[in-house]
Amino acid sequence: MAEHTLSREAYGRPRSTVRTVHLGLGNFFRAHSAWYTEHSSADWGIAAFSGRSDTHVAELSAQDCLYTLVEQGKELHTEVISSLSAVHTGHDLDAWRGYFASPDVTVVTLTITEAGYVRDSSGALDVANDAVRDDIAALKESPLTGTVTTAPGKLVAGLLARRDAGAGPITLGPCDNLVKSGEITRRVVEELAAQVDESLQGWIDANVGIVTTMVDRITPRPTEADMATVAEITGVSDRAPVVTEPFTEWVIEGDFVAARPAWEEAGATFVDDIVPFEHRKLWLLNGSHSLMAYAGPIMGRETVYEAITDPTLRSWVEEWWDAAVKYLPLPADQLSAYRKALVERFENPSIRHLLSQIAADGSQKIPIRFVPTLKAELENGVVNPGATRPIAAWVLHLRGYGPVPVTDFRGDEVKGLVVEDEAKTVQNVLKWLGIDNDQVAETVLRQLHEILEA
Ligand code: CS2
Repeated sequence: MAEHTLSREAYGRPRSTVRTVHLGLGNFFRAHSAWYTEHSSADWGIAAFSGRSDTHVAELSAQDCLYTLVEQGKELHTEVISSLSAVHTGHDLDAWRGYFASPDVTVVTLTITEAGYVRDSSGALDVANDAVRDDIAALKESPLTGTVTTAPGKLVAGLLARRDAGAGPITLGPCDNLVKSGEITRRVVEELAAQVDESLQGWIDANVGIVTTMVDRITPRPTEADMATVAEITGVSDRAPVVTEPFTEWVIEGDFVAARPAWEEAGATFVDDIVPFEHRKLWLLNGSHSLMAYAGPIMGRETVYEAITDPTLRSWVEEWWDAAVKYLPLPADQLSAYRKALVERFENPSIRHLLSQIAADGSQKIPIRFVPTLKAELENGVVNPGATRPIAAWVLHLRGYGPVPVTDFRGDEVKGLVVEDEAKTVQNVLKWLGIDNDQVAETVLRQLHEILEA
C-alpha cells in the first residue's frame, strides 16, 4: 500500500495564478486541456468546477489539486499534473462569479457534454427546459447573486459579474464533440442573455470572444484497479488519477480576444476552417464508437477493444468509414492513415473503454455522427448500408436489446419513439432524425435482424 499522498512540495509545481476557468471537471478535461496547459504555460493556473458529478472535487482538494496522468501505450508513462490551481463544486457560484470578475482570468473552457448546451431539436436554447427557465428567472431577479444550474445560465451569470466588475475581454472555448461548437455556445449564451437583460448583448459583442475547438483523446473512466496500478508504480496513493492513451489532438479556430496559454507549444493547432477536422473526428472516431456501443453489447462485447477485434463489428466499422470518407474533403492518403491509426487506438488492450459509457446520450450523438452522411448519400440516390446500420443498432438499443440501459438526456423523448411494432419504431426513429425514405426504412429493418443474428 502506498503511504504518500500527492502534495505540491513533494510532487508538483507551486500553484499558478488562476487565469482560466473550466466547467466540467471530468476525466477528459484532465487528460486533455489541463495537460495542454501543463505543457505550455506553467504560469497559467486553472480553476475547475465540477459539472454533472462532484466526484473529483473532494479527492483533488485533499491532494493539492494534483493528480497523476497515466498514459497507457505500448509502455506506461505517468506524470503529475500541476495546472489545476483550484477545484470547486459547480454549486459554488460565489467562487465562479469571483473568477469572472477578475481581470486575471481571460479564458473559460468547457467540457459539459453535448447535452450541457441544453438545446432543443432546432438547435436553439431550450427555453421549455425547467432548469433553463429557472436560471432566467433567477438572473432577472438577481443578476449578480441569482442561483443558476445550467451551463448557459452559469456563463451568463459569469458574464454579468464580469461586466459589473469592468474586468474586460474574455474568450470562451467549448471542448465538446459538436460541429461548430463556438456558434452553438454563442447562440445559447446570447439567447439566455437576451431573456435576462437586453443590454448585455452590446457588452458581449465588445468583450466576448468564442472559439471553436475539436478535441480528441480517448479517456475511459478510471477504476479502483487503476488507482492500485498508480500506487504500485509511483508509490503514491492518488484518489483521482486519470488513465488515457498517448494520442492527443486539439484543433482550434477563431480569435482569442485576450491573453491565452501558448497551447501550440504542447501541439495544439490553430486553423482557419475547423469543419473538416470536426467531421473527420466526429464521423470516423465518434461514429464508429457509437456503432460499436449500440451493436457491440447485443453481441456480447463490453469494451471498444472487444468490439474492434470482433471481425463482424470490425467489418461494419469499415463499411461505415467507407460511406463517411466520401464526404470528407481531405486527401485520400490522410484519411486512410487516420483510419489505420484509429484501429490501432481502438486495439490498445490497456485502455478499457466501456461501450456503455459511449452509449449514453445517443439523441445528441446520432444526428451529428451519422445523419449528414446518410442524407448526403440519399441526395446522390444511394441508400448506403454502412450509414444505416448504426441507426439500426441504436433502434435495437432503444428497444431494450443488450445489457446496456438507455441513459439519455432526452430519454423520455427517444424512448417514446419505441412502439411494439418494429417497422413503426423504425419509421418513428427515422422521422425523428429527419429522414423520410421507404428504402432506408427497409434497410434498417433488415439490419436489425442481421445484428441480432450476428
Ligand atoms: C466517445 C467520446 O463517449 C463518446 O461518445 O465517442 O467520448 C470519445 O472517446 C472521445 O471523443 C475521444 O476523443
